Amino acid sequence: MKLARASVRLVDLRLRTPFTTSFGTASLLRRPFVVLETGDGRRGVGEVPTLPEPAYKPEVDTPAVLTSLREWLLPSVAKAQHATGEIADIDALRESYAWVKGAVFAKSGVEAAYWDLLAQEAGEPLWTLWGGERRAFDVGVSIGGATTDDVLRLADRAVDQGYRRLKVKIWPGFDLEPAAALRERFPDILLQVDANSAYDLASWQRLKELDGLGLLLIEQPLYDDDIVLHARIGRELATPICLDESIRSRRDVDAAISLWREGAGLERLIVNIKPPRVSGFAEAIAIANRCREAGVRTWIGGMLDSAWGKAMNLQLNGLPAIDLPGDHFSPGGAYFEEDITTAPLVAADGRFALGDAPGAGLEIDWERLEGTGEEVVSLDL
Ligand code: OSB
Ligand code: MG
Repeated sequence: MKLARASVRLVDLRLRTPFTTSFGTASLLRRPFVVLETGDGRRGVGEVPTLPEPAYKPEVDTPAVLTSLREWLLPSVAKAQHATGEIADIDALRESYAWVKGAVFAKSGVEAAYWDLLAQEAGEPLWTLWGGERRAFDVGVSIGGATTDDVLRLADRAVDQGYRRLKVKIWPGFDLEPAAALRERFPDILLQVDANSAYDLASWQRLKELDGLGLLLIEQPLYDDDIVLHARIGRELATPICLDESIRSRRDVDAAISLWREGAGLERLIVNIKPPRVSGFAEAIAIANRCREAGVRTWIGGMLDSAWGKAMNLQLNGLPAIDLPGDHFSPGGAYFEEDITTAPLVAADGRFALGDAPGAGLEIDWERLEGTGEEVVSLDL
């Protein structure tokens, strides 16, 4: 494919309900959207689901992502295209910026825009392009409440709408109480907790008290860059550990598989696959397949993405290798007061069904993207 232009627009997305995690409360997100244009005027879009600060992981904040895109990634794509006359495929795209260490979120936005172009060109939905076979699947919600009352109120809303899988944010001092309250109110629901690396080698012991609640998993209790210590505490918890922040690539997954195989057992390891955290969909698909081969369960995580980012992630759920419901919907319906697509994403009764429309399955609201989105990077290729 021959690319003519790359640009980045910044769009303000305001959450309808503030989202609280162990690292703080988010309400306004300033998000970069990468736009790749072909010579014949086709446009592909990739959201980079940044947060305001690098508190979840390094280089997930908007300033860092803009620097990577502007200074390193898009110039690398330009150089590769100049050398060969085109960017032939996803491998060539990834190869062009493979020399850049890290910058996984920024890379994922460029890759997503290219996948969008590929799907449009093929006239196919992304899920069939990716080898998907599941047309419908359960989806879940992630609850970031500041108090147990908040959590219960948000959970009630979600369950009223038909969701059968809940995840709740916890941290030291706010763990047993919200989890037990949810379990008491919803004895049969698929329930999981996410600590976003808030515990250390002393405080994690408290998580043993969650073992009696029948949780599906405990997500990322320890340090964001650790696998080894998670494997160690995994031997002492009955509840499976799910890795989120720790997994940046296939190699990290291989490391986890070998540690759990010799330790807690692979049925007690679960992997949250977030495409932006592993540099994009190509790596995400490779990880899903590797986990499936090893008998490690997976699901697709989210980053409070706009309907565009969520739609792409939902297409990835079409893969038969994905086992568990992901973080895709807000407890109250749409995440944002104003989104970036012409129609909302809808899950009836906690299930999502993929359609046959090409690409992500819905359309970018170009008036909103170009009208309110400030163009902060622009490059002729
Ligand atoms: O750890 O999964 C996480 C949101 C922002 C940052 C980190 C995480 C989250 C979520 C995802 O819990 C919520 C969603 O996108 O539906
Ligand atoms: Mg998480």
